[in-house]
This record gives sequence, structure tokens and C-alpha cells, in this order.
Amino acid sequence: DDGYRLWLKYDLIKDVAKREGYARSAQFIVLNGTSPVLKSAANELQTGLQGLLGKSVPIITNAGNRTGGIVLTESKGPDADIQQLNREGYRIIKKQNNITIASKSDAGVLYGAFALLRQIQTGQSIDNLALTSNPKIQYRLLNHWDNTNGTIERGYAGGTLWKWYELPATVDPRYVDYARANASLGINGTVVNNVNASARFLTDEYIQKVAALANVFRSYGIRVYLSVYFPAPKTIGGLKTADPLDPDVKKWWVDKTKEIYKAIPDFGGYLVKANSEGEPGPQDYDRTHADGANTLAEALKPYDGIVMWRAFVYKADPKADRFKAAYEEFTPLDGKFDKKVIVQVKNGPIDFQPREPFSPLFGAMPKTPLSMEFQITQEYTGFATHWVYEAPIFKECLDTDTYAKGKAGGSTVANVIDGSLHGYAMTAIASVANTGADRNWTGNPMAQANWYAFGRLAWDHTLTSEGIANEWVRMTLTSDPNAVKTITDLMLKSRGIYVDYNTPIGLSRPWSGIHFAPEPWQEKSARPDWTAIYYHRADSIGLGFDRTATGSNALAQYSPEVQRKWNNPETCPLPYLLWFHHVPWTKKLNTGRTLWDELCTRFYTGADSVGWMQQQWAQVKPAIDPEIFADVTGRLATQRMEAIWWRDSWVLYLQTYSKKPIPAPFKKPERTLEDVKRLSEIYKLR
Ligand code: BDP
Repeated sequence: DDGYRLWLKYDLIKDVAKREGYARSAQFIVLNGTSPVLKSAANELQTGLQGLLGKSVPIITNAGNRTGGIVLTESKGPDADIQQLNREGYRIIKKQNNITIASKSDAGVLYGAFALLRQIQTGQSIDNLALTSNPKIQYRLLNHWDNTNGTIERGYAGGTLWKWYELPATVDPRYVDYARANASLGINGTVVNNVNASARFLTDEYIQKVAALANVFRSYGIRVYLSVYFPAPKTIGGLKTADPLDPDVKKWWVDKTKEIYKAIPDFGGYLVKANSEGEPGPQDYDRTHADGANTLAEALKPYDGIVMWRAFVYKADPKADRFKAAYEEFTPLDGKFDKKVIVQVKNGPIDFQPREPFSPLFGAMPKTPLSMEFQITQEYTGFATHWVYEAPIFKECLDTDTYAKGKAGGSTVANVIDGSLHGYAMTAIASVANTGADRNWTGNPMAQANWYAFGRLAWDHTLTSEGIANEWVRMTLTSDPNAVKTITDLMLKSRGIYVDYNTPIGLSRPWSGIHFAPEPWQEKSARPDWTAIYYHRADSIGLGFDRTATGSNALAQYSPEVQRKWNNPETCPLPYLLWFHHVPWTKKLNTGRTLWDELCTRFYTGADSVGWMQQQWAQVKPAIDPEIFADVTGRLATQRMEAIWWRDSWVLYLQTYSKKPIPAPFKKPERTLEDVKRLSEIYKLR
């Protein structure tokens, strides 16, 4: 198994009785209607059933008196089943000996078809089906950080999937499989290019290429979006300015947008990174983010398109706390954005760390729809070698209570972004993709689960990390119950293990450059907040970033209830301790250990736990395809080596401040600080 099929395996069900049971309910597929999306639904069912049941199931337009089939129905109909659905929701129900998949939209029927296949693929009964599902969030997108030259920013699974040089004339059949995989999860949009955008994507040449992709994705309910380079009116439009309030600039965007919609009638809209990490933006002209976003929104007015304006901003101010930047820049603009604008916020205030508190913007912008930006690609979680199941990262954020409306429970981050808390008119969730041209799409076969988990949670954030892991394993790897249990358990523990050897107790960003080789000692960079020492603040007294009132006071950006949870170092939960407090090395923590001993314990047990992961994985060998088994075995061996390297780097470096021995039973690293520093330097060589 080369992993290409992802979770859409459709392997023959081995249990004959079970197979025949399913086959009795799936003797034909009734397709009424000509929409390409409905056709995709019927075709997918046919392909899936062929594989699972080993039978070809005909697609017909009228069943007459026959029963025992699957009926696809797109209907606005009066019946109660349909009434309870939102536009993309679906209802699967066994009625009069047929299985009906109904939705108000063709896309909903497609999602229902995938849900039925999932039901069969995971061995569940379809005899008394009565299943209703509505997406909780309207726009569910992947963000691809792909460039015109074929590379992917922070991509670890080969080059881009989009063959720009061949497009639009040659259309790789793989685009269909990409669309199928996304549609199977309910993802309905894709931003095809890097947020550090090239203006070329707005040229006719690239619009035609992107239109060719849109032509494929459309049949799977997926719309394309573009990241835009804010000064494009200057660079490719020949104007003297890109000032968003300049009439010529406004007109340029209007004309450009018109041109795009001519080529892509269902174009989704724009994603913008502006005045962030050197990318130009409206502030270059003394305008605000709202001014910039609203000019684009105006251009989109005649169309069903939106602007996703990113809140990932921070200035190169040596005295500032980067943590506070987005909140400071965006909360004054609450209510000032056009209704077609949604502000896209990263889950945490810094940058996709393995563990981060939620961004204080969530809950703080009641009059501006906020959307979530997660990162699937493992920029900060060990690239494609380290096995980190990310659903717990996503869930932890979604389930956190912002207390935006006071009393406990009702103001979770999920309730902010699904619109229920503030009554947002528009809701969205996005994640930076981990796909690339590697045959198995994600490099590490286990990283497919992260794409899967994001998609499932984008549809329904109430699903659990465990439920999703269990489902993914059964869809993708094996149905052997013991192996399913072992792998699910491994997945659920993988993130905690990674955090322990990488950034325990609230440490963050110990890397420079490519965000891989540990460099907690790194103290020089183009800007202070691109050094490691800026984040951990180790000194002879202790470790951690004081963000209370005695420090940067970033905590004040949260509601009083959240402040109370995190403000006191005695009661602050350990995962967030060093995010908010500078803690003495000798301080006794609630684990009974001092900070120094606790840190060492985490680094050592974290690295040792990768050994445990290797043992667990070895046990499932008989239940796993040999190619995938060998691939993951190899990656785990590398992970083990690197986990020890990361552990050694941290403890040897921090020891120069703590001046304490490595506590028993752990043995001091065999190498010196100079050794690990040299290793990290080698990582920087080209
Ligand atoms: C950082 C990445 C950088 C991205 C940036 C962003 O290192 O490559 O351009 O995020 O999200 O994490 O804009």
C-alpha cells in the first residue's frame, strides 16, 4: 500500500455475511438530476461499493417499483427530514426498504454519500439508518502555502500538487483525488497559494491556471480562493500606489475581481496577509487593516465571495510582547469591517506552537466575524518525521472557555467561531495544509490523520480526538480491534510526548531558521522576537516569560475568569506555566518536584516515550500493510534519535543557568553543549 488512497480505501470487506448484508441494501443507486456534484456523489458510491462489496452497482435514474437501493435526493422539499437541515447538511434514512440520502444542496448529498460509505467502511450497520448531520461552520478551508516555483512554504511532503507549468492545458487526474479526499470530510474551499503571495497569481496567466483547478474542484463542492499580494495594483497594475482608499486602486481591484469571476464564476474570494512579517499592507499608507479589507470587499460586492483578512501581525519592537500584538491592532477595529470580511486568527497568540494558550482575540471581537486558522503541516511539530496526532491541539483550543460572556461553559472558542456566541453572520475555519506531491500526500503516512482530523472537526467541532483517531485508523490502516486500540492510544499520546521533549511546561519557539534544529541558545537575529531567548527568558533565577502585571501584562487581554486561572503561578496549570510566569529553578511545583527537576523529568520521559512508541508500533506489525509499517518504523527511529538530541540541547543549555545536576534516575547526556550546538549549526548549512 503506497498510501495514495488515503482513508478512501474501499478494500473488499472480508466477512462474507456482512458484505452480503450491505449488498442487499445497495443494489442500485438512483440519481435524479444532472448536477456535476450529484454525479460525483453517485460515482463515488459506485466506486466505493465496487471496492467494499466486490460488486458493480448500477446508477439508474428511476427505480420503478424496485427497492433495496440508495436514492440520492436534492430537494428543498417540505418534509420534516429536510427542514432540519442547513444548506450543506444531509439526512440518511432507511425508508421503504431504500436508503435515502437527502439534502437541500447537491454538495450535501455528496457529503451524505461519503458518510454512508464511511459507515460501511467502518463496519457499522446500515439497516436502521437515521442519521442527520449539519456542518456547524460555513466555510471550511485548506490553506496551501504553495508557490509559483513549485515549492511549498513549510511543506514536508514534496513539492506542490499544482503543476503550474503544465496548467491550464494539462490537468493532472490527481486533482480529482485531492477533491474527493476533501469532499469526503466536508471541506468546501481551498486557497491554492501561499499567504506570502506572489502578485503573479493575479495575472491572466495564473488566473487561467487556477480556473482549470476550479473546474475540477467544482464538481466536488469545493471553491477556490487566492491569497493576494496587497501591492499588486502597483506591481502588476502599473499604478503609482496601492493605497486602498485611492480611487484608481479601488477600481483596479474592481476590474481584477471582475476578470477573475469571468474565468471562475464560483470564485471564493481573497485571503490576505498584510503588514505582517515584511509583507506590505494598508498601514504603509497610514490606512488600517479595515480600510484594506473593505476595499477588497467592495470589489467582491457583486459576487458571492469573501475576504479573509489575517490577524497574524506583530511589529519589530524590542520592548513589545509579540503575544499582545494582534489583539492590540485588531480589537480597536471591531465593527469597522465590511460584512463580507472575516478576520482569520491563528489558534494561539504566537505562532502554531506545539502547545499554546488560545488567542485572546477569540471572544474579544463580538462585531467582527472571526475565523480559526490552524496549522496541519508540522512546521513546529517535527516536520514529517515526528508522529504527532494534532486533533488534541485543535480540540484543546476549540474547547477552551473564553468566558467572553461570563459564566462557565457557554463561551468556548468553538462557540465564537461557529457564530453561536456573538451571532456572526458568517463563519469559517481554515488550516494550513500538509499535502504535497509525495505519493502518499503527507510524507509521514500517520500525518494523513491530521488532514482527516482537521476536516472532521471543521464539520463538527464536538467530535472527540479519540473518536476521530479510531475512525481514521479503521478507515485507513486496519480493522483488527487490538491494533486499532494500540494505534489510537499511540496517536492520542503522541502530542503530549512531543511537547515533553520539545517545549514542556509552556516553553515555546526554541528554534531559528527552518524551525527544526533546537537552538534555545539562539540570541541573535534580524529582530528580537525571532530569537529563542526572547521566548524562554532563562536567567540565573529561573525560566519563563512573565506576562502578568509585573511583566508584559498580556494576561490582561483575557477575560477576568481566564486571568484568574492563569495569573497565579501557584495554581496556573503546568502546560501554561512558563507561558505566563518567570519561575525560579528551585520553585516546588504541584507535582512535588522543583521546576528544574520537573523540566528534566519531562525532557527525559518525553524522549524515552518515543521508545515506547516504537515498541507499541512493533506490536501491530501483523495488522498493518508492510510498506506502511516499514515507513513508519523508519520515521520512529529517526524521531527517537532527534528527541534525544532535542532533550540534550535543552537540558545542557538550561543547566548553564540552573547550575543543577540532572536528577536521578536520569543520566547526564553523553555529549556536551558544544556538541549539540555544532549539530544545530550543521542544520543551517545548505
Ligand atoms: C510562520 C511561518 C511563515 C509563515 C507565517 C504566516 O514560519 O513561513 O509565512 O507563519 O503564517 O509560522 O504568515
